[in-house]
Order: sequence, then C-alpha cells, then structure tokens
Amino acid sequence: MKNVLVIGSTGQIGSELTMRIREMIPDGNVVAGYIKGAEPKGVLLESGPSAEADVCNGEQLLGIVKKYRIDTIYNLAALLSAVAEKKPQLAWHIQIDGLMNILEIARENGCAVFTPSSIGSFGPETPRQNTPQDTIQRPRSMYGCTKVATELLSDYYFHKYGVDTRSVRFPGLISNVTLPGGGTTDYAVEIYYAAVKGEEFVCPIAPGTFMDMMYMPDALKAAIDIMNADPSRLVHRNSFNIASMSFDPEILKAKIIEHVPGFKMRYEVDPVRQAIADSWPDKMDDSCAREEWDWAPSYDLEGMTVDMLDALKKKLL
Ligand code: AKB
Repeated sequence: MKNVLVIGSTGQIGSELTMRIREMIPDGNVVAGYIKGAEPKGVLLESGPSAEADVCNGEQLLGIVKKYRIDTIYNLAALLSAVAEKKPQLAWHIQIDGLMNILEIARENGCAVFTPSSIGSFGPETPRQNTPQDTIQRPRSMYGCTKVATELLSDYYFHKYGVDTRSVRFPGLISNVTLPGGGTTDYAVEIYYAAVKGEEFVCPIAPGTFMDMMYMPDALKAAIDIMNADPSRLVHRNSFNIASMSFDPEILKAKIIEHVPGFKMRYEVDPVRQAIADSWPDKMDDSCAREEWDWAPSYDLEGMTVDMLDALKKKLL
C-alpha cells in the first residue's frame, strides 16, 4: 500500500481512516476522495491531496487512479441501513453500480480494493449467537442486499480476475470525530453526545436489542490490517466477521451512568430501525479473522466509554 484512494473520505470511517493511512505512509499519495457538497476541510484537506471521486462516475475515478498511480482503493461510499430503506434504488446505484466501476478500474490498473460489509449482510434466518463466518445470509433490508452483493462481487473479481479484494463485516461503529448518518446503530454514538451535553437521550432502539458494536480505533486497525495481511494465510476474503463487544441500550445506559451519574434515557422506538435491528445478529464469531490475519480488538465497553466521554468533553464543553 503506497498510493491510496479513499472514496468517501469525509464520512464517519473515511475522515479518520484517511488521516491514519497518511500517518502510516507519509511519502505516499493518500487521496481524500469526496462528492460535491461533502468536501474535505481543515486537517483532512491540508494534510494531503484530495479529489472529487463519485463512485458512480467511472471516468472520474479512473483519472484519479492514473494521476496518483493508485494501488489501493478504500471504497467507503454507501447509504447506511435506515436511509437505504427510504432510497433503495439510490442505495443499489451507489453500492453496486459504484462498486462495479471500482472493480473494473481495479482489474485494469492492478489495484487492491477494500469495500466494507456489515452485520447488515445477515438476516432473520442467520444464527443470532456466535454468528459463524460462513452461514445463511438472507437479509431483508436493501442495505443488507447490497452488502451481500458486495461480498459476492468482490469475491467474484478475486477468483475470476485475481483482483486483490478483501474486507470485513463491520459492527455498529462508535466514534467521537464524525457522526454517522442514517444507520441503525447510530444510537450508540448519539447517546454519548447526549450524556456529555447533560441531555436526556431518546433511544430509537428497544431494550433487549443486542447488536455487535466496535470503537473506531479498532475498526481502523481492522481496515488497515486486512489489506496488509499475508495473502497466503487468507482462506476467506469477502468478508470477515470482526467483533469486540455486544450490548443492548440498557447495558450501554448503565455503563454511561457509572461515569455520568445523572444520565437519563427514555424510549421512542423507531419501527424502521427496530425491524432492521431485529433481523441482525446479536454477536458474531470472529475466529476466522483471528486465525487468518491475527485480528484482535483493543477496546471493550468500559475502555470505549472512558475514551468517548473524555474526547467528547474536550470537543463539546
Ligand atoms: C448501520 O447501522 O447501517 C451501520 C452498519 C451496522 O452497517 N452502522
């Protein structure tokens, strides 16, 4: 990995991943790809090259790949699960037509490609506890349909054309830098903002709804480590289960109260998000990632909560 294009560099993952990769390869070109209306600002803009990179515009992407001699593409363009339910055709266009553009460019230009999958690639028939790496994937959401198609297309391009595609199934990601937009797991980020601001949190997900979650530093490590992994050890490619913690809103509330004693939460369940959450696993088994590329998370719920509250106090107060 030397010259890298991050598509979706101003989003929740991209804004931090681009900076992390720039630190890792200071003498490379790490291009912050963005779409109109979501241009990079501040340190993201100033610390390296940026370019408009719309996944649905193959010519534009090809121009960037050629100009910067890109060898690795992080494809983070996506509508998250709740938004994708409202705009299913657009979600398919971005997530699948966009992916096809990237895979074709990668095939012709020898690029490796990371396109994340998600716990959203599973469905109600999937085993909920210790969800295996290889199991039933029959999601009911459009987001899930695009994620399964992403996994299959990425593996297809590897087996058919030798394109070095690799990825992980991200849990809900929790970070203190950039807010997610329109996911089912967003509540687990927003709750920390409310706690730090001293506001009551209105939770859209019902008590007892368990989902895998992960702190952003671990997610960034996974996205980088999988692309640097020894290919001869990889039995799987698209995509690896990765896990670090699983909780429901009550467990998260109780953990926050340990640090913010007056914190209050009530429920106003959003039926769209709840239906999606009910179809997702409670907790994935990530033993293949551990065996094949030494995946190991650093943060548990306590470690993440301490760090989140500390960072948000500095940012918001
Ligand atoms: C979402 O909630 O849509 C995402 C995801 C789990 O992929 N955060």
